[in-house]
Amino acid sequence: NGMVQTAQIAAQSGATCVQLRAPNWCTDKLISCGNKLKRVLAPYGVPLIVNNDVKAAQMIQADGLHIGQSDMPAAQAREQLGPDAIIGLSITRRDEIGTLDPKLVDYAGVGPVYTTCTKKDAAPAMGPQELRYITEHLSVPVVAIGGIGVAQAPVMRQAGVQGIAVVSAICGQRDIALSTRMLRCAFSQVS
Ligand code: TZP
Repeated sequence: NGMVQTAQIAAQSGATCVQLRAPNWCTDKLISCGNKLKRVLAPYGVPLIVNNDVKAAQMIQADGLHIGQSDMPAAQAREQLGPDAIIGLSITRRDEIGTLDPKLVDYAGVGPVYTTCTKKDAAPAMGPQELRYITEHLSVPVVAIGGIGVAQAPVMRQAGVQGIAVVSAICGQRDIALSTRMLRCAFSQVS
């Protein structure tokens, strides 16, 4: 499966948001892939968020931008993208809670919750209890990330997060549709 086809099948199968994240790609490559992603996601009403590259986000007319702690400041991203853009900020530990201004940022990506091989320079895994603490102290919706699969999804729901973000649990699977449906089901399950 290519990236665009994977995203399309995921959107069709219950994914509610797609982020284009390719830290080593140049802006032109992000734009050409992003345009294809936008086209396949549109029929499902699934928003496309671009990681870190505000120029690519603008050119693609993406729905939003995700920034990390050492990326462009949220104020600058908001200024360039306007009031309707979805802007997300990564939070990797509790002392970063104060860096999120809810007047500028729409959601927090909190993690890695568990150890992950997908992001080589990831911060240490925080575990579900720390995730809960951080979630309770943020005033924006939280998306948990890092090492999350079907087995972890119910724990994430119980930690109080609004969503889960995954790479391996969808992109690394043989059956993209089934994996997406199982994740959604596992996250929605109340226990
Ligand atoms: N940021 C924190 S962990 C991570 C990112 C981008 C990678 C998550 O990938 P996986 O495969 O779902 O652990």
